[in-house]
Amino acid sequence: MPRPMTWSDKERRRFINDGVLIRRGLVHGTVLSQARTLVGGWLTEAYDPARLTAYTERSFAPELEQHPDLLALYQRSGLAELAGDLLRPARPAPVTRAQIQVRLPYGAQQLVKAMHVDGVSCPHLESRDLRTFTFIVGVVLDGSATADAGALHYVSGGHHRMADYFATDWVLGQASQTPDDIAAQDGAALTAEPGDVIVMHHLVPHRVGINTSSTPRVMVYFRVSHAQHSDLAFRALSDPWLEYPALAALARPGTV
Ligand SMILES: O=C(O)CCC(=O)C(=O)O
Repeated sequence: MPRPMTWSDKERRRFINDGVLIRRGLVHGTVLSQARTLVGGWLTEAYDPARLTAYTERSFAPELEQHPDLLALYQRSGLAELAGDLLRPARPAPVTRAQIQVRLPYGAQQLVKAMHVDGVSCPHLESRDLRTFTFIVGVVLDGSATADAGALHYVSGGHHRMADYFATDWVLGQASQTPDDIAAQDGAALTAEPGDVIVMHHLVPHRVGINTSSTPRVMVYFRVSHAQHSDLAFRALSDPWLEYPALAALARPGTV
């Protein structure tokens, strides 16, 4: 029986504790196969090795970021409904772009990404730029079968520590991306199959390492923002539930 496009109470509580939810096999059929064909074709025909660092810092296949076959992963799989359900009764801003991240098989000299939260003290941004959002959704298109195959690694529950860090020890414009105790962690690997989906709170620190397999690991990410994110962004760094009205009540001490 198809699963409902809402989160159960148990999943909501898990998101509050871990900052991460995983739905296995959510994307399937032609929505998945068309996206895999599109990105696979780009890797074969259009990938330019001279631009590897720029692709890794921002997005592979930047010319495809608004392609309907990629946006369909979010809009035609139930993910848009699940994203809206996490924020209700607030509403998400429309999602109009995909980010494609590939970890190429070892030997490609690809930049390794250390623990970070997106859009804060990014090496490729001005140090005072904040490019945050509310949560990220990642769809696995290929690879990730094992932890050393370029899997995303995340610190489960790390959003609590990062909120505390942003409230106390951090100033806008500093270079270091995470406190030392977070930077030192390996994180849990998202070992996954094509069509599996991860939903991760913006404050969950994550990293990616090398891919020792012979298969490119391909993820497509969608950044979801509360409709008023630009007004809330700074305070949301230290208040993880500011943008999630229903979860804020559930997260009060004594209720989870
Ligand atoms: O390659 C990945 O799965 C994650 C990339 C990442 O952390 C980022 O683009 O900020």
